[in-house]
Order: sequence, then C-alpha cells, then structure tokens
Amino acid sequence: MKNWLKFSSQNIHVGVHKADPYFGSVVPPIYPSSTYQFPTAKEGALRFSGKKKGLIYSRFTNPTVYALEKRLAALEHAERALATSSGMAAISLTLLHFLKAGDSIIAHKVLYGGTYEFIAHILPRYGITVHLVDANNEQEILSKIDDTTKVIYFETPTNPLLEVVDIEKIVRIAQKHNLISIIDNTFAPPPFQYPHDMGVDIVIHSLTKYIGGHSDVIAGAILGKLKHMDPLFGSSYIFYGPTMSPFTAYLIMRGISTLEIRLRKQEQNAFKVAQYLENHPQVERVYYPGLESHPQYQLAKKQMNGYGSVMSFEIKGGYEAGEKLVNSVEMITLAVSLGAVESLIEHPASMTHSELSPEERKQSGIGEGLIRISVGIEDPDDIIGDLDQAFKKI
Ligand code: LCS
Repeated sequence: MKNWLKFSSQNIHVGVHKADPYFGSVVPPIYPSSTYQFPTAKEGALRFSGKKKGLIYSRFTNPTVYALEKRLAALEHAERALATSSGMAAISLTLLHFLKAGDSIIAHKVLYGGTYEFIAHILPRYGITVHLVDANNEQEILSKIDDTTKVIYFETPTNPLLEVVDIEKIVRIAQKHNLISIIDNTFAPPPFQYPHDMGVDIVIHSLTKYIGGHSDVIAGAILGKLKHMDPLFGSSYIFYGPTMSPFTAYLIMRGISTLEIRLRKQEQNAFKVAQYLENHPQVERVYYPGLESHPQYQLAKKQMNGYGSVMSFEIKGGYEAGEKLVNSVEMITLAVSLGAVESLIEHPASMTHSELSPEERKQSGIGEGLIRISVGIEDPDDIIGDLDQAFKKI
C-alpha cells in the first residue's frame, strides 16, 4: 500500500488491499488455521531460522491478525505492531520483556487500576524495583534514576483523572539516561496523539476501547521500531503466547475503519457534556483536558490533536450522591470500559480502581466521590438530558 495515503485513507485500505489473492474479497478473510503447510522440509527450516519470511504457526503470526497489525502500525507511525489478546497482555508482556530481576522502573503514579496493580504489586515479585512518581515533576524522576533503571512508563491522558503528561519531557529524560520509554496511548489513539513522532520507544493500546469502539471485543497492541519490536517478538511474544484470535482481529478491523469519525463525534458530544457538568451547581470539579479550566490545557493543546470523550467529575455530596447519580441514569449505561459508541458511567473507587488501597487512591488523587463518564455517539441532548434528570433525583 502506498505510504503517501493520508490517515483516513490508510485507515480504510492498509492491511486489506489485495489481502485475499484467491477470491479478491474486499474485507480481510478470517483464517482460523492454527498451522501452515510448508511446501518442502527445506522451506520449513528456512522459515524457522528466520532466513525466509512465511507463515509457520498462528501463535506467531496469522494472516488476519497480520492485516490488523499492518493497519495499526501505519496509523500509529510505527515500524511494527504486535496484536495481543488484551490491553493487559500487551502491558504485562512489554514490561516483562524489557525488565529483569535487579532492574528498576519509573512509572507515573496515576494509571489504569489493572496496570497499577501489575506494576506496583506484581513486578516486585520478580525482583524488579518500582518507583511511582509524578511524571510531570522532572526532579522527582531524576531523583529515582540510577544504574538499575531501565524503563519509564506512563499513560496520557491518565485513567481516570485525565491528567496530561508531558511526552516530550519524558522522551528527553529517557534518551539522556538510556531508558526505554513506554506510553499507554489508549486514551488518545491516532489521529489524536502520535507518541512515536515525539520519540517514544513503545506505544501500547487497549484496542478494547476507542479502536475497537463497539464494546464487543477485548484486545491490545504493542507498537514501535523494528529494533525494539523484532526482539520483543522473537524472544518474548512467541513464548509468553498473548496471541490475538483471528476472529478478534476481524472485529477490530471492522471497528477501526470508523475510528476517526467516531472520535470526532464523541469529542463533539464530550465538549457539550463537559461544559454542562462544569456549569452544574451539584458538580465540584470536572477533569477533561479539552476544558480551559484543566490545569494542563496548554500542554494538551500542544501535544494532542483532540481530547477524547472520557471525563471525570467530583460530585457534591461525595460517594453517596455519586451512587445515586449512577443508579438514576436511564439511557447512559452503568458499566466500566470506555471509548465505545454508547455512553458509559462508572465509579472508579469501587470499580476500575478498586484494586488500589484507599491510601494508594488518595496518593493518586482519585477521590471516593469521583465519577467517570465515557461519552458515546448518541444525541448530545439526550446524554445531557439523562444526566439532568439523574442529578434531580439526588
Ligand atoms: N490501558 C488503559 C488506559 C485502560 O483503560 C485499560 C482498561 C487497559 C489498559 C487494559 O486493557 P484491557 O486488557 O481491558 O483491554 N481499562 C478499563 C477501564 O477503565 N474500565 O474497564 C477496563
């Protein structure tokens, strides 16, 4: 596929163009085969040795999954993508690949609850030292770097506080100290944020969210330059086995084609909802990077082309009021996850971030009364109308 195509065209054509040499199917065929014929023993040996490209076994590469990987790599400006069975599989595999006993990692202290659990509580079981810091505080990061530091890990905007981390600053520190920089870009997929263009080494996605976009699939991806991705594939991916199923790849491919138009519509709706919440007398504070009141609005404007559709807010009356609100919505769905076509509402302290102790939540700034909304593509008046009637029931 031509590399001069612009984002919207690449997101329709890369990976599927001429993907079916037999029948010319316009959508990528689903190949369920777990294994592939070698025409000769010699050919099999060449493929295994890596001297010749070709399919071997679907835990390594599958044609349907490969089509998606090509699409993802093109969209994220990466040289290679590896698709995984979940976002957590992408995160755990990547960290276990780049870290070993005796190493240390620096991570931003506000992360998706599952990621936080993996980094703060599981990595230390393998002899890895973890430093959780405010990634926007350069001095704090520098104070933790020593000879054992190998990785700096962050997400931006963060889940659930929508904090914005300065990507260029992290890259500068990582390059100076020879660290692998890893970003979870789930909250700002392309075309909203391009971490590779800013020098980040590895980008991770939970494809379950905006990229899949329809709340019907769990999936993830790891993306980067060949110098990082080829060893990650050869020495970790094929042995840990976080492989994506070809049926999942097909669903993600179907969802991803409308990514840009979904993101734009969701963002338009999100602005309206954020402004409504900001002016609501029962709301203490709104966290949305597209609002001028967001403390890092200028940074968000500088490094993002769009702000997404997830926001959080503190409701007056704390958790009790929040619980009433989420129980009172009628159209908006009370459920975790985010980024899909339908609006979802949840309570981080008891749901997505319940793995954290109350003390850890406090340190991360996640209040007990914080409510998170992922705004969908419904009519914005209906989303606001639903919230309005729910607020009146508190
Ligand atoms: N990274 C981020 C930023 C996430 O929000 C999540 C899941 C993951 C990684 C893990 O991806 P998964 O394995 O689920 O595909 N976030 C969730 C959330 O906020 N609610 O439910 C899941």
